[in-house]
Amino acid sequence: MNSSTKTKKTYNFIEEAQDIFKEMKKEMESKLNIFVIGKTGVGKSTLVNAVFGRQVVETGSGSPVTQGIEKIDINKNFSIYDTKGLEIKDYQKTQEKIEDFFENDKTKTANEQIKLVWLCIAETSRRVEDAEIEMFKRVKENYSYPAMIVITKATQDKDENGKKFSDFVKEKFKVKDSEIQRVIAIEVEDDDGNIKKKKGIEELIEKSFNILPDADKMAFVKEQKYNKKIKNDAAKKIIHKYSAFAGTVALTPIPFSDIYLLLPTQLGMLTHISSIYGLNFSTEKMKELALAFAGTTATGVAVRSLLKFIPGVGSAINATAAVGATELIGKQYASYLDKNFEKIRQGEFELDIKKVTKEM
Ligand SMILES: Nc1nc2c(ncn2[C@@H]2O[C@H](COP(=O)(O)OP(=O)(O)OP(=O)(O)O)[C@@H](O)[C@H]2O)c(=O)[nH]1
Ligand SMILES: [Mg+2]
Repeated sequence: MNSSTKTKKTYNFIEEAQDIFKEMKKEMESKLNIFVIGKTGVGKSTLVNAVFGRQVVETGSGSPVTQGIEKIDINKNFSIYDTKGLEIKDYQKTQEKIEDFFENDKTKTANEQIKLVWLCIAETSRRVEDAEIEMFKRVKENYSYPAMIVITKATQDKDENGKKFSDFVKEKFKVKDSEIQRVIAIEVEDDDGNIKKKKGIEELIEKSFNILPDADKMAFVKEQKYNKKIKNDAAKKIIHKYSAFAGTVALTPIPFSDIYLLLPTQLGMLTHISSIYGLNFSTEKMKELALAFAGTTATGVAVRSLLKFIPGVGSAINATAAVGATELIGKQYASYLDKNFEKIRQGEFELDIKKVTKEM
Protein backbone atom coordinates (compact mmCIF):
# COMPACT_ATOMS: atom_id res chain seq x y z
CA MET A 1 0.00 0.00 0.00
CA ASN A 2 1.47 3.40 -0.90
CA SER A 3 1.16 6.43 1.32
CA SER A 4 -1.59 8.17 -0.63
CA THR A 5 -3.96 5.20 -0.44
CA LYS A 6 -3.11 4.95 3.24
CA THR A 7 -4.15 8.54 3.83
CA LYS A 8 -7.29 8.03 1.80
CA LYS A 9 -8.09 4.94 3.83
CA THR A 10 -7.62 6.79 7.04
CA TYR A 11 -10.20 9.37 6.09
CA ASN A 12 -12.66 6.86 4.74
CA PHE A 13 -12.85 4.74 7.82
CA ILE A 14 -16.61 4.95 8.07
CA GLU A 15 -16.97 3.53 4.58
CA GLU A 16 -14.43 0.91 5.40
CA ALA A 17 -16.32 0.04 8.56
CA GLN A 18 -19.47 -0.34 6.50
CA ASP A 19 -17.65 -2.64 4.11
CA ILE A 20 -16.31 -4.77 6.92
CA PHE A 21 -19.69 -5.08 8.58
CA LYS A 22 -21.42 -5.78 5.28
CA GLU A 23 -18.93 -8.51 4.59
CA MET A 24 -19.44 -9.90 8.07
CA LYS A 25 -23.21 -9.91 7.65
CA LYS A 26 -22.94 -11.68 4.32
CA GLU A 27 -20.59 -14.26 5.76
CA MET A 28 -22.77 -14.85 8.78
CA GLU A 29 -25.86 -15.27 6.64
CA SER A 30 -24.28 -17.49 4.02
CA LYS A 31 -25.89 -20.87 3.72
CA LEU A 32 -24.39 -24.28 3.50
CA ASN A 33 -26.21 -26.91 1.46
CA ILE A 34 -24.63 -30.29 1.20
CA PHE A 35 -25.79 -32.94 -1.19
CA VAL A 36 -25.04 -36.44 0.05
CA ILE A 37 -25.33 -39.26 -2.46
CA GLY A 38 -25.04 -42.94 -1.74
CA LYS A 39 -26.77 -46.26 -1.62
CA THR A 40 -29.05 -47.18 1.25
CA GLY A 41 -27.14 -48.13 4.36
CA VAL A 42 -23.69 -46.90 3.30
CA GLY A 43 -23.66 -44.59 6.32
CA LYS A 44 -24.69 -41.18 4.98
CA SER A 45 -26.74 -40.15 8.00
CA THR A 46 -24.10 -41.43 10.40
CA LEU A 47 -21.42 -39.45 8.58
CA VAL A 48 -23.40 -36.23 8.61
CA ASN A 49 -24.04 -36.64 12.32
CA ALA A 50 -20.36 -37.22 12.98
CA VAL A 51 -19.33 -34.06 11.14
CA PHE A 52 -22.09 -31.69 12.14
CA GLY A 53 -22.93 -32.82 15.62
CA ARG A 54 -24.93 -35.58 17.14
CA GLN A 55 -28.32 -36.48 15.75
CA VAL A 56 -28.30 -33.72 13.18
CA VAL A 57 -30.07 -35.87 10.66
CA GLU A 58 -32.48 -37.56 13.03
CA THR A 59 -33.56 -34.28 14.54
CA GLY A 60 -33.73 -32.38 11.28
CA SER A 61 -37.17 -32.44 9.77
CA GLY A 62 -36.86 -34.26 6.49
CA SER A 63 -39.20 -33.58 3.64
CA PRO A 64 -39.12 -35.39 0.31
CA VAL A 65 -38.13 -33.01 -2.47
CA THR A 66 -38.67 -35.53 -5.22
CA GLN A 67 -38.31 -39.25 -5.64
CA GLY A 68 -35.15 -40.34 -3.86
CA ILE A 69 -34.17 -36.89 -2.61
CA GLU A 70 -34.96 -35.63 0.84
CA LYS A 71 -34.20 -32.17 2.12
CA ILE A 72 -33.31 -31.80 5.78
CA ASP A 73 -33.19 -28.28 7.17
CA ILE A 74 -30.78 -28.37 10.08
CA ASN A 75 -30.97 -24.67 10.88
CA LYS A 76 -31.59 -21.50 8.93
CA ASN A 77 -28.06 -21.58 7.56
CA PHE A 78 -27.66 -25.24 6.85
CA SER A 79 -29.50 -27.89 4.86
CA ILE A 80 -28.66 -31.37 3.75
CA TYR A 81 -30.00 -33.23 0.76
CA ASP A 82 -30.04 -36.92 1.41
CA THR A 83 -30.41 -39.16 -1.62
CA LYS A 84 -31.32 -42.77 -1.86
CA GLY A 85 -31.95 -45.36 -4.46
CA LEU A 86 -28.79 -45.31 -6.52
CA GLU A 87 -29.19 -49.05 -6.52
CA ILE A 88 -29.00 -51.14 -9.62
CA LYS A 89 -32.75 -51.56 -9.75
CA ASP A 90 -34.47 -48.41 -10.88
CA TYR A 91 -31.32 -46.32 -10.62
CA GLN A 92 -31.94 -44.56 -13.91
CA LYS A 93 -35.08 -42.98 -12.57
CA THR A 94 -33.29 -41.69 -9.50
CA GLN A 95 -30.42 -40.47 -11.60
CA GLU A 96 -32.82 -38.50 -13.77
CA LYS A 97 -34.44 -36.95 -10.72
CA ILE A 98 -31.06 -35.92 -9.37
CA GLU A 99 -30.13 -34.40 -12.73
CA ASP A 100 -33.40 -32.47 -12.82
CA PHE A 101 -32.64 -31.23 -9.35
CA PHE A 102 -29.16 -30.06 -10.38
CA GLU A 103 -30.56 -28.30 -13.45
CA ASN A 104 -33.09 -26.52 -11.29
CA ASP A 105 -30.39 -25.62 -8.77
CA LYS A 106 -28.86 -23.21 -11.31
CA THR A 107 -31.97 -21.04 -11.18
CA LYS A 108 -31.82 -20.64 -7.39
CA THR A 109 -30.25 -17.80 -5.44
CA ALA A 110 -26.61 -18.33 -4.44
CA ASN A 111 -27.56 -19.06 -0.86
CA GLU A 112 -29.95 -21.84 -1.84
CA GLN A 113 -27.61 -23.58 -4.23
CA ILE A 114 -25.67 -26.73 -3.48
CA LYS A 115 -22.25 -25.93 -2.09
CA LEU A 116 -20.72 -29.34 -1.72
CA VAL A 117 -21.37 -32.92 -2.82
CA TRP A 118 -20.29 -36.01 -0.95
CA LEU A 119 -20.62 -39.34 -2.69
CA CYS A 120 -20.47 -42.17 -0.16
CA ILE A 121 -19.34 -45.69 -0.94
CA ALA A 122 -19.12 -48.38 1.70
CA GLU A 123 -15.79 -50.14 1.92
CA THR A 124 -17.58 -53.23 3.20
CA SER A 125 -19.37 -53.69 -0.13
CA ARG A 126 -16.15 -53.36 -2.14
CA ARG A 127 -18.33 -52.46 -5.09
CA VAL A 128 -18.69 -49.46 -7.29
CA GLU A 129 -21.74 -48.97 -9.51
CA ASP A 130 -21.42 -47.53 -13.00
CA ALA A 131 -24.28 -45.22 -12.02
CA GLU A 132 -22.14 -43.83 -9.21
CA ILE A 133 -19.18 -43.19 -11.50
CA GLU A 134 -21.40 -41.50 -14.05
CA MET A 135 -23.12 -39.42 -11.38
CA PHE A 136 -19.83 -38.23 -9.88
CA LYS A 137 -18.49 -37.30 -13.29
CA ARG A 138 -21.56 -35.21 -14.05
CA VAL A 139 -21.51 -33.57 -10.63
CA LYS A 140 -17.99 -32.36 -11.27
CA GLU A 141 -17.94 -31.73 -15.00
CA ASN A 142 -21.48 -30.67 -15.89
CA TYR A 143 -22.39 -28.87 -12.71
CA SER A 144 -18.96 -27.90 -11.34
CA TYR A 145 -19.86 -28.69 -7.75
CA PRO A 146 -17.00 -29.18 -5.32
CA ALA A 147 -17.23 -32.91 -4.69
CA MET A 148 -15.59 -35.61 -2.64
CA ILE A 149 -15.70 -39.37 -2.52
CA VAL A 150 -16.17 -40.66 0.99
CA ILE A 151 -15.32 -44.29 1.62
CA THR A 152 -17.43 -45.20 4.62
CA LYS A 153 -17.09 -48.04 7.14
CA ALA A 154 -13.39 -48.02 6.33
CA THR A 155 -11.76 -50.81 8.31
CA GLN A 156 -10.15 -52.92 5.65
CA ASP A 157 -8.58 -51.22 2.66
CA LYS A 158 -6.58 -54.18 1.34
CA ASP A 159 -8.30 -57.25 -0.04
CA GLU A 160 -7.06 -60.84 0.14
CA ASN A 161 -4.58 -60.11 -2.66
CA GLY A 162 -3.24 -56.99 -1.02
CA LYS A 163 -5.06 -54.69 -3.43
CA LYS A 164 -6.44 -51.53 -1.93
CA PHE A 165 -10.10 -50.72 -2.43
CA SER A 166 -9.20 -47.01 -2.19
CA ASP A 167 -6.83 -47.35 -5.16
CA PHE A 168 -9.57 -49.05 -7.14
CA VAL A 169 -12.00 -46.23 -6.29
CA LYS A 170 -9.44 -43.55 -7.12
CA GLU A 171 -8.85 -45.10 -10.50
CA LYS A 172 -12.54 -45.66 -11.28
CA PHE A 173 -13.59 -42.14 -10.28
CA LYS A 174 -10.38 -40.50 -11.51
CA VAL A 175 -9.82 -38.63 -8.26
CA LYS A 176 -6.72 -37.43 -6.44
CA ASP A 177 -5.95 -38.04 -2.76
CA SER A 178 -7.32 -34.61 -2.00
CA GLU A 179 -10.78 -35.63 -3.25
CA ILE A 180 -11.18 -38.90 -1.41
CA GLN A 181 -11.28 -39.87 2.24
CA ARG A 182 -11.76 -43.11 4.14
CA VAL A 183 -13.77 -42.72 7.32
CA ILE A 184 -15.20 -44.55 10.27
CA ALA A 185 -18.05 -42.35 11.36
CA ILE A 186 -19.11 -44.18 14.48
CA GLU A 187 -17.24 -46.09 17.16
CA VAL A 188 -18.09 -49.77 16.99
CA GLU A 189 -16.97 -52.99 18.62
CA ASP A 190 -16.19 -56.01 16.45
CA ASP A 191 -16.90 -59.67 17.31
CA ASP A 192 -13.54 -60.05 19.02
CA GLY A 193 -14.24 -57.14 21.29
CA ASN A 194 -11.91 -54.75 19.47
CA ILE A 195 -13.08 -51.17 19.43
CA LYS A 196 -12.83 -49.49 16.09
CA LYS A 197 -12.47 -45.80 16.75
CA LYS A 198 -13.75 -43.01 14.57
CA LYS A 199 -11.26 -41.97 11.94
CA GLY A 200 -10.84 -39.75 8.91
CA ILE A 201 -13.46 -37.20 9.97
CA GLU A 202 -11.00 -34.36 10.61
CA GLU A 203 -9.30 -35.12 7.31
CA LEU A 204 -12.62 -35.16 5.46
CA ILE A 205 -13.48 -31.77 6.92
CA GLU A 206 -10.12 -30.34 5.99
CA LYS A 207 -10.20 -31.68 2.46
CA SER A 208 -13.79 -30.51 1.95
CA PHE A 209 -12.87 -27.09 3.28
CA ASN A 210 -9.96 -26.88 0.87
CA ILE A 211 -12.00 -27.59 -2.25
CA LEU A 212 -14.71 -25.02 -1.42
CA PRO A 213 -14.58 -21.59 -3.02
CA ASP A 214 -13.66 -18.86 -0.53
CA ALA A 215 -17.21 -17.52 -0.44
CA ASP A 216 -18.50 -20.82 0.94
CA LYS A 217 -15.65 -21.71 3.24
CA MET A 218 -16.92 -19.83 6.26
CA ALA A 219 -20.39 -21.41 6.19
CA PHE A 220 -18.73 -24.81 6.25
CA VAL A 221 -16.34 -23.89 9.07
CA LYS A 222 -19.23 -22.63 11.15
CA GLU A 223 -21.45 -25.66 10.76
CA GLN A 224 -18.93 -28.44 11.13
CA LYS A 225 -18.52 -29.45 14.74
CA TYR A 226 -15.53 -31.74 14.61
CA ASN A 227 -12.42 -29.97 13.46
CA LYS A 228 -11.27 -27.36 15.97
CA LYS A 229 -8.24 -26.35 13.95
CA ILE A 230 -10.09 -24.96 10.96
CA LYS A 231 -12.33 -22.96 13.30
CA ASN A 232 -9.28 -21.59 15.06
CA ASP A 233 -7.54 -20.74 11.79
CA ALA A 234 -10.64 -18.89 10.59
CA ALA A 235 -10.84 -16.99 13.90
CA LYS A 236 -7.19 -15.94 13.52
CA LYS A 237 -7.87 -14.51 10.08
CA ILE A 238 -10.86 -12.59 11.37
CA ILE A 239 -8.96 -11.23 14.36
CA HIS A 240 -6.25 -10.04 12.02
CA LYS A 241 -8.75 -8.25 9.80
CA TYR A 242 -10.55 -6.46 12.62
CA SER A 243 -7.31 -5.57 14.40
CA ALA A 244 -5.89 -3.99 11.28
CA PHE A 245 -9.10 -2.02 10.97
CA ALA A 246 -8.87 -0.91 14.60
CA GLY A 247 -5.51 0.57 13.67
CA THR A 248 -7.21 2.58 10.93
CA VAL A 249 -9.79 3.81 13.39
CA ALA A 250 -7.05 4.92 15.76
CA LEU A 251 -5.36 6.84 12.96
CA THR A 252 -8.52 8.77 12.25
CA PRO A 253 -7.99 12.38 13.21
CA ILE A 254 -10.94 12.71 15.51
CA PRO A 255 -10.11 14.61 18.68
CA PHE A 256 -12.15 12.39 21.01
CA SER A 257 -10.63 9.25 19.56
CA ASP A 258 -10.41 6.90 22.49
CA ILE A 259 -10.87 3.34 23.59
CA TYR A 260 -14.64 3.53 23.13
CA LEU A 261 -14.25 4.36 19.47
CA LEU A 262 -12.83 0.87 19.09
CA LEU A 263 -15.86 -0.75 20.65
CA PRO A 264 -17.97 -1.14 17.48
CA THR A 265 -15.04 -2.83 15.74
CA GLN A 266 -14.46 -5.11 18.69
CA LEU A 267 -18.15 -5.84 18.98
CA GLY A 268 -18.15 -6.86 15.32
CA MET A 269 -15.11 -9.03 15.84
CA LEU A 270 -16.54 -10.81 18.87
CA THR A 271 -19.83 -11.45 17.06
CA HIS A 272 -17.93 -12.76 14.06
CA ILE A 273 -15.73 -15.08 16.13
CA SER A 274 -18.84 -16.42 17.88
CA SER A 275 -20.42 -17.26 14.56
CA ILE A 276 -17.39 -19.30 13.53
CA TYR A 277 -17.97 -21.49 16.55
CA GLY A 278 -21.62 -21.77 15.53
CA LEU A 279 -22.70 -19.48 18.38
CA ASN A 280 -25.25 -16.79 17.95
CA PHE A 281 -25.48 -14.36 20.87
CA SER A 282 -27.64 -11.29 21.15
CA THR A 283 -26.06 -7.94 20.36
CA GLU A 284 -26.66 -7.01 24.00
CA LYS A 285 -24.61 -9.95 25.18
CA MET A 286 -21.80 -9.13 22.78
CA LYS A 287 -21.85 -5.50 23.87
CA GLU A 288 -21.58 -6.64 27.45
CA LEU A 289 -18.57 -8.73 26.51
CA ALA A 290 -16.88 -5.93 24.55
CA LEU A 291 -17.46 -3.54 27.44
CA ALA A 292 -16.09 -6.08 29.89
CA PHE A 293 -12.89 -6.12 27.87
CA ALA A 294 -12.71 -2.36 28.08
CA GLY A 295 -13.62 -2.33 31.74
CA THR A 296 -11.82 -2.94 34.98
CA THR A 297 -11.30 -6.67 34.53
CA ALA A 298 -7.78 -8.02 34.28
CA THR A 299 -8.11 -8.05 30.50
CA GLY A 300 -9.50 -4.54 30.56
CA VAL A 301 -6.55 -3.31 32.56
CA ALA A 302 -4.12 -4.96 30.17
CA VAL A 303 -5.95 -3.49 27.20
CA ARG A 304 -5.96 -0.07 28.78
CA SER A 305 -2.30 -0.20 29.64
CA LEU A 306 -1.57 -1.22 26.08
CA LEU A 307 -3.53 1.76 24.89
CA LYS A 308 -2.06 3.96 27.59
CA PHE A 309 -5.57 5.03 28.18
CA ILE A 310 -6.10 7.48 30.98
CA PRO A 311 -9.71 7.56 32.10
CA GLY A 312 -11.20 11.01 31.87
CA VAL A 313 -8.45 12.44 29.77
CA GLY A 314 -9.60 10.86 26.55
CA SER A 315 -6.15 10.73 25.09
CA ALA A 316 -5.90 9.89 21.41
CA ILE A 317 -4.99 6.28 20.91
CA ASN A 318 -1.97 5.02 19.16
CA ALA A 319 -2.62 2.90 16.06
CA THR A 320 -0.16 0.14 16.96
CA ALA A 321 -1.68 -0.12 20.39
CA ALA A 322 -5.19 -0.25 18.95
CA VAL A 323 -4.13 -3.15 16.74
CA GLY A 324 -2.48 -4.90 19.69
CA ALA A 325 -5.40 -4.39 22.02
CA THR A 326 -7.96 -5.62 19.50
CA GLU A 327 -5.82 -8.64 18.76
CA LEU A 328 -5.51 -9.37 22.45
CA ILE A 329 -9.26 -9.30 22.92
CA GLY A 330 -9.89 -11.48 19.88
CA LYS A 331 -7.28 -14.05 20.87
CA GLN A 332 -8.54 -14.14 24.41
CA TYR A 333 -12.09 -14.82 23.30
CA ALA A 334 -11.10 -17.39 20.65
CA SER A 335 -8.94 -19.28 23.13
CA TYR A 336 -11.80 -19.32 25.63
CA LEU A 337 -14.08 -20.81 22.96
CA ASP A 338 -11.37 -23.31 22.03
CA LYS A 339 -11.13 -24.43 25.64
CA ASN A 340 -14.88 -24.93 25.71
CA PHE A 341 -15.07 -26.61 22.32
CA GLU A 342 -16.39 -29.89 23.69
CA LYS A 343 -19.29 -28.12 25.39
CA ILE A 344 -19.98 -26.11 22.26
CA ARG A 345 -19.98 -29.33 20.29
CA GLN A 346 -22.50 -30.89 22.66
CA GLY A 347 -24.68 -27.80 22.57
CA GLU A 348 -24.12 -27.23 26.30
CA PHE A 349 -22.05 -24.08 26.18
CA GLU A 350 -22.93 -20.95 28.10
CA LEU A 351 -20.98 -17.75 27.79
CA ASP A 352 -19.51 -16.65 31.11
CA ILE A 353 -18.22 -13.14 30.50
CA LYS A 354 -16.32 -12.98 33.80
CA LYS A 355 -14.38 -16.10 32.83
CA VAL A 356 -13.54 -14.86 29.33
CA THR A 357 -12.08 -11.63 30.58
CA LYS A 358 -10.44 -12.98 33.74
CA GLU A 359 -6.93 -13.91 32.67
CA MET A 360 -4.72 -12.76 29.89
N1 LIG B 1 -19.06 -50.28 11.50
C1 LIG B 1 -19.54 -49.13 11.01
N2 LIG B 1 -20.85 -48.98 10.87
C2 LIG B 1 -21.31 -47.83 10.35
C3 LIG B 1 -20.45 -46.78 9.98
N3 LIG B 1 -21.18 -45.78 9.48
C4 LIG B 1 -22.47 -46.19 9.56
N4 LIG B 1 -22.55 -47.42 10.09
C5 LIG B 1 -23.77 -48.19 10.35
O1 LIG B 1 -24.40 -48.52 9.14
C6 LIG B 1 -25.81 -48.50 9.28
C7 LIG B 1 -26.45 -47.59 8.23
O2 LIG B 1 -26.02 -46.25 8.46
P1 LIG B 1 -26.88 -45.00 8.02
O3 LIG B 1 -26.08 -43.82 8.40
O4 LIG B 1 -28.25 -45.09 8.51
O5 LIG B 1 -26.89 -45.19 6.44
P2 LIG B 1 -27.60 -44.28 5.34
O6 LIG B 1 -26.69 -44.23 4.18
O7 LIG B 1 -28.03 -42.99 5.90
O8 LIG B 1 -28.87 -45.17 4.97
P3 LIG B 1 -30.25 -44.70 4.29
O9 LIG B 1 -30.76 -43.53 5.06
O10 LIG B 1 -31.13 -45.89 4.37
O11 LIG B 1 -29.93 -44.36 2.87
C8 LIG B 1 -26.08 -48.06 10.70
O12 LIG B 1 -26.30 -49.19 11.50
C9 LIG B 1 -24.79 -47.38 11.10
O13 LIG B 1 -24.55 -47.44 12.49
C10 LIG B 1 -19.03 -46.98 10.16
O14 LIG B 1 -18.20 -46.11 9.86
N5 LIG B 1 -18.65 -48.17 10.67
MG1 LIG C 1 -29.92 -42.03 6.06
